[in-house]
Amino acid sequence: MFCKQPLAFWKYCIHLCGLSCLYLFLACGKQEELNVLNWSDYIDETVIKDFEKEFNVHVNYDTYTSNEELMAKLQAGSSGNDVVFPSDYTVQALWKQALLEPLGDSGVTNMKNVGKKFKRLYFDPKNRWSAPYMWGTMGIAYNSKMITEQPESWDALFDQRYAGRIVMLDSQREVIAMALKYLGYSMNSTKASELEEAKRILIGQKPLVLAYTSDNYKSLLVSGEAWISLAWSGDASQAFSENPDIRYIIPKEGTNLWMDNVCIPARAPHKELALEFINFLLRPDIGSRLSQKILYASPNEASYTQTPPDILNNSSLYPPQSLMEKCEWYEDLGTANQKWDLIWTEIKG
Ligand code: SPD
Repeated sequence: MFCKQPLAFWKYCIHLCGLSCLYLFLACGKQEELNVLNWSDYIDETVIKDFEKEFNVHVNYDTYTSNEELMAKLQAGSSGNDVVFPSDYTVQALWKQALLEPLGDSGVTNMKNVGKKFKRLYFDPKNRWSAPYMWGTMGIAYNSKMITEQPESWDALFDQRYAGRIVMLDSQREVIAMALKYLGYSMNSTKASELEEAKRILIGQKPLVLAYTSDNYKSLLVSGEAWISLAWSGDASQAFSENPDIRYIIPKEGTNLWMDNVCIPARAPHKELALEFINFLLRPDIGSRLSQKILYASPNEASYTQTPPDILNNSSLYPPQSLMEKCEWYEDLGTANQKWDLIWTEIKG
């Protein structure tokens, strides 16, 4: 057809050329994207906006509510995520399963802003895979108007007087570990008899429980619908900022001390930009803004001069040494995770 109509042929070529130029223009002009997957209520949104502006990129931001949920997403493969925030034991499990990218020796230059005592921890002894983000404890948040006597033990979460007003985190690791600690065992137990006991008391507690939730418990406490909850330290402070009757305690039996970290999943599509983002989060000014907004304890010691003293002196966020000594870190349970999975299925079933 073109041989017979040379004009049509040239018109066709010009059309094709135009389309390719348009495509190239759009492709080059398109902003780079960064896919961030974080815990819910765990960022200052203006920090994301400032990063987008400074680097002329677009951040796709999504959330999760437990380490198990994050783990399952990354194990399923090709999540497309560039930055995730696993806790200590989950960092350990992820790198053992080759699900993380190394940060590289010169990758995270702002690691210098992190306090020495928060670096090189047991779950990543060379900080090869993770940079510290926020740390805290697990404890009991309660409404002091409804519960006038301050709870001292995990016992309070099993108290019949609070039936229908008790909230538990929706996380097998946190709930089963709490029951183990209450019974006087390690929060990392893999012993069948100890796990069986923990299961038994948690099934017994179930009729008293208003909800198992890790993101909604703050509003349940603030509204007064829930009186008492298994809680993370910073979430309890967020609830207190909305309702001054909320209190947070660490039970006498002890609890879990944890560190959430910033990591890059294996095969992340935008690794270079992910490193820029991690460095951005670790800047002193950003570290301080984050901690003021989400009210968690920051490992970014260089940020402390910019953080109001009432946050740094808040003993719910930065507990005294005497309480820290009662705390236990979680370990990756490896194959014993299956035993914990089964117990959780029975409790939730
Ligand atoms: N709303 C943000 C909660 C983040 C808590 N991470 C703590 C994990 C402890 N294992």
